[in-house]
Amino acid sequence: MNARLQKLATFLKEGEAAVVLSESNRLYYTDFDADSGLLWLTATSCGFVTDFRYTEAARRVITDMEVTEGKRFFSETIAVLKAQGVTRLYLEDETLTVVQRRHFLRNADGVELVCDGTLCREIGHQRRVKDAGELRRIRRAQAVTEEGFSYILSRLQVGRTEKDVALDLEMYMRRNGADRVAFDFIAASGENGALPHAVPSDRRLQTGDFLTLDFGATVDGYRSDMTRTVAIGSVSDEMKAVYDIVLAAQRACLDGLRAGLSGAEGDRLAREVIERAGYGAAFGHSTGHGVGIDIHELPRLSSGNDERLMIGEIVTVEPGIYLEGRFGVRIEDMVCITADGCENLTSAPKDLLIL
Ligand SMILES: [Mn+2]
Repeated sequence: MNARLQKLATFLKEGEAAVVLSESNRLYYTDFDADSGLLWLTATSCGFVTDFRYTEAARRVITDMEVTEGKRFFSETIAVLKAQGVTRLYLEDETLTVVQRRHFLRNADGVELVCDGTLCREIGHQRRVKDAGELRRIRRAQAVTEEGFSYILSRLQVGRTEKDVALDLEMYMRRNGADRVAFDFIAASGENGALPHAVPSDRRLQTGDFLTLDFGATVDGYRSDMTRTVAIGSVSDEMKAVYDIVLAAQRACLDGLRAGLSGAEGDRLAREVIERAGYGAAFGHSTGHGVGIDIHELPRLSSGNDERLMIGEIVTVEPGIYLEGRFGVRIEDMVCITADGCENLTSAPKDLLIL
């Protein structure tokens, strides 16, 4: 059993077991990236089950536990666990589908199934703080992302569509070290910039537009996340003023973030600046989120979150102002929480660029 699994297994008592099915969680505990498989564990034992398509690939990567080839994962796993005296089985309530739960129930054979959130809470808590290897992968993903930003900056000509810009950026990043994109890129120009999660459209860049690019890479299973807003040709005084407010809010949060603050306090750092400037209602999303194997994971920099930030967590800082029908600005960096502050993993410039 590897160190990560050993740590997870400490919450299991005698007669208890857990099954990890979700892709992200399986990757975290096995380093094996596949869309099918089942990891089971008790306090003292564990095993990985996959099907014929993945058995050989899994055995190459997973060398610290037995990999078995299965056909009916649920019934076969229950049988293995029952043979070890298991009577209670924890499942992932956040990702288990209704169909999977039905299969488990049908094959439970006297084993009590527990979907009360315990397992996801334990795993989520463990995944928050990144170790050196994870941080290295995130840094590599961010390096590819920043190369992509430099590349695309010189190619943002008037007349290009948002779709074309997003595709060009994606192709460049995948040719230069990204295993895949971290999420569907956002390229939102002009009035589309007021939609925080705009989908790239056929709209063409025009002089006087803001263009918001939100993008990231996946490298060795870990992601990066970054947003920059640039101006095409020229900006109005109001656009410049809004840009400066968002940048001031982002810098205030970067300056104040540190271990021990709650997620809500982290959110306040940025939100306060935007509210004081009179744009509070135009900043409707939370200030940031954890990044790792998933693009959105714990912790959250959001109002109402009283969980404390811990050293080694990766979070984004991404305040924005969105003015319906007109334009929007968002600036996003990714940071690692330290004892007395945070280390910014993003080094791309963010003073207003007018291209
Ligand atoms: Mn983000």
